[in-house]
Amino acid sequence: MKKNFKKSSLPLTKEEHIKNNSNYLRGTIVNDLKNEITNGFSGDNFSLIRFHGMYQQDDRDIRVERNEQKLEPRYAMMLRCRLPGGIISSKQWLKIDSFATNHTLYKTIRLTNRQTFQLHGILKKNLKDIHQILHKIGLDSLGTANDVNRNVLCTSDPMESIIHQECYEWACKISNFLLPHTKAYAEIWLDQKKIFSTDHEPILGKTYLPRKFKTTVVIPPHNDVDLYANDMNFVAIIEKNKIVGFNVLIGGGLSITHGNKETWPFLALELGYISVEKTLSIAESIVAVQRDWGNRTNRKNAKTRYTIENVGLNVFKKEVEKRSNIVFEAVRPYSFNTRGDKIGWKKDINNNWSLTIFVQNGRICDNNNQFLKSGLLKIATIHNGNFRLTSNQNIIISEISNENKTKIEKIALSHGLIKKSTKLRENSMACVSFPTCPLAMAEAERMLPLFITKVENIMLKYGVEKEIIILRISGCPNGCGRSLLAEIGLIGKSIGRYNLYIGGNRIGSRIPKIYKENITEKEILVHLEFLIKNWSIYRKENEDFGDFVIRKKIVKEVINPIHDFWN
Ligand code: SRM
Ligand code: SF4
Repeated sequence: MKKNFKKSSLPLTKEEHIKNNSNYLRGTIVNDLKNEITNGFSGDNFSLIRFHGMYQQDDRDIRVERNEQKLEPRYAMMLRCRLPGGIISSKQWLKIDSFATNHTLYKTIRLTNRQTFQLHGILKKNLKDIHQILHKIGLDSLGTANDVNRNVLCTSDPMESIIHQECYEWACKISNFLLPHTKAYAEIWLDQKKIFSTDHEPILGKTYLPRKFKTTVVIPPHNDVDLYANDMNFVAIIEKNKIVGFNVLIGGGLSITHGNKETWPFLALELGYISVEKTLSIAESIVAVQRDWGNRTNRKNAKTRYTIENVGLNVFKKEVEKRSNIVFEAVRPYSFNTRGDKIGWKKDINNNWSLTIFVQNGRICDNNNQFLKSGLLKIATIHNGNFRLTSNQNIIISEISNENKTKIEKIALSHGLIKKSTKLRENSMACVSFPTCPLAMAEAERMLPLFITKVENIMLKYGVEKEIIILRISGCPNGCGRSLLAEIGLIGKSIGRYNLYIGGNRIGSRIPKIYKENITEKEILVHLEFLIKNWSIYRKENEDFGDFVIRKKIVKEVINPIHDFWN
């Protein structure tokens, strides 16, 4: 049934007032920077710094201890860089590595599953420095958090083909086009002169978007960006080795609230096809409709998927067409058949080499058996090309000349960057969770490596150790580890306890269903052993784990998540 947009009469959320009163995201951040009594930001600024790409956090491992000592929590900021399509040069990497080593509490770089990196543990007094360093090397952290269009993803490795390069260029164009226009970032962090009078947000509006907004540009058949989890997606249609247009899909998103049936994960839906020159107009109109129609009275129902549920896909589409003056054509044929990254060496279009390195959970650090951080640092000092971050928390060293290949391979081998791993491990993912994430309910990143070893042992026992199962862990139902697009997904409930979801598919176009609730790691492993054993015996030839548990009706298939996810 067609439902028209109706403005809610409920009161606006606190966040809406913060944005409205922020003077285009300035708030009183400058004053807080001068306050040396606390390491944190106060009042509205706590939220406003997110628009500038930073989150205030505290180390949760020592929260209780500091509280007992009557000390302020160990406040420090996490900064998320803007890196559309994930490209960072070796020169830029050297500067980032140096800052991480010398000026952060954790001394690591964390690759995220949205093709960028985060630096955790930056003290307030060092924030301006990192912004100025970023600026000097041509980077920034604007619009990587809060209610704006986030880091734009694209199918990794632009050097794989001319089409990949075009796809990367579109990711950059869309990212720049949808950036906030406010000069607050430049004034506060780069000490540029105040120019309030020019403030104007032609696309995002004075109160920005109702909620975060996520975009991808993807080349089928490889769904490495997990497009179905995103608000706005451009699926490239290729003719004669050129992108001629895009199928546009909208409304994906994965977060839920435990037990709240008014929240549900959702896969992006098709709007239609547009030719390539219409891309920015369509992007602008989709963002504008979500800006005007998105729910600003309840942040849990504010993302595009809820707007679509509220008015219906067709009404949303018609409004986009009206505002852009563009009519969608019928969707052109496309399909996806793979996900993840291909680890190892590959030749590129210019006969150079690229090396994709598997980074467990995206954490760039040195430990006893792998020296990722120092290895990448060494490579960056001799490598003239780029690093490319993937949507699966991995890194590609790209454009390696034939002359440099042996040198880089030697460093990679001696630092443990090239290692044999199972397909299960290479395709696994966990969100950050403890100790930095304030929303974490259970371990994720720190739990995953050993947990994978235990599942590997089960797979070995039943002779399926060479197979892929997409297994992901998120420390809470926000689902940052994209567990709700996994064949086996864990979602934290409380310390040591998880909900176990099964039945997603290999290509990321099916949401898994809850199998067991609130269970411990030990219990999860017992259930997984039962399931994997059965899969190894009763599966059809080449049948994936996720498809098997659906065919055998071990869980019900989630077809329409709004109805099927909870029931
Ligand atoms: Fe996320 C909030 C980490 C991808 C859904 N996410 C957070 C915060 C910032 C916690 C907070 O609000 O204080 C986490 C910081 C932890 C830390 O210490 O670093 C956090 N999210 C991450 C990252 C680093 C996970 C990772 O291990 O790679 C990813 C950063 C991406 C980036 O570079 O921009 C990350 N987050 C995702 C994804 C996956 C994706 O985008 O493909 C999702 C699910 C998809 C979706 O949006 O539906 C996701 N994060 C959330 C949510 C739920 C949003 C919602 O719709 O309700 C929150 C909480 C919120 O926004 O209120 C959240
Ligand atoms: Fe934090 Fe939850 Fe996201 Fe994990 S899923 S990073 S615990 S918000």
